[in-house]
Amino acid sequence: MLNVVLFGPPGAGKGTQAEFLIDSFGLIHLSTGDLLRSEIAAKSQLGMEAKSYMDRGELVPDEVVIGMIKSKLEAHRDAKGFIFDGFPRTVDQAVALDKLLDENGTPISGMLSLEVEKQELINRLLGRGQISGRADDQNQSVIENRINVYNKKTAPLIEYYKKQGKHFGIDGMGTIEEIAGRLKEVVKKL
Ligand code: B4P
Repeated sequence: MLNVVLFGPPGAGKGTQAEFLIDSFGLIHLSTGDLLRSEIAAKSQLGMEAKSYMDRGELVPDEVVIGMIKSKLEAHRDAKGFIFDGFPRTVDQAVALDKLLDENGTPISGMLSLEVEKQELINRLLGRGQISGRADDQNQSVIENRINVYNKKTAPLIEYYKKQGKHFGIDGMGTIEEIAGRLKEVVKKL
């Protein structure tokens, strides 16, 4: 089984690149951002609670996202593997994911960390905000908060996966196709 964590700050290209990897390797795409946005669209209680955090650029509480991932893993027991996109985002989420995967005997194969300059992140997100209408992409101070939250709570995961010998840094600057090629080369060797 091939289990890939696609990692990086907001706007690094996780969602964009996940699409290429699913096609190339036949993996199931699990994006906590997409799962949360579909809960918001369905106006569920979980969605309404999540929205208040997302609109401010804060992380949704760990227990909410861990619960969502757990039920998705259970629903796809026969999968060839998974791409985790935007999850884990805290050390507690990473520990919970390792535990869930250990129960199935299918650990993380590698963590691919997209590296992108801050100004480029801001430009990409503001660009998407103009097209998609995503509330958290339309306001520069919310975007800056997301990047600060990333640096404080999510970036420590680089060390977490380095200690496990599973961290791969990938240059996330350039065209979407160039970056997809770099990722593919690494995933082939996992
Ligand atoms: P996500 O949906 O994960 O959103 P994101 O990290 O902000 O952006 P993403 O990574 O998907 O965007 P991409 O780079 O693909 O999270 C949204 C919110 O949900 C979080 O802020 C948080 O509140 C909550 N949440 C989600 N997961 C959570 C968790 N595990 N725990 C707690 N809370 C959680 O694309 C950005 C733009 O750049 C696109 O428009 C794309 O077209 C463009 N782009 C990509 N690559 C490019 C390139 N090479 N050149 C030019 N443009 C490019």
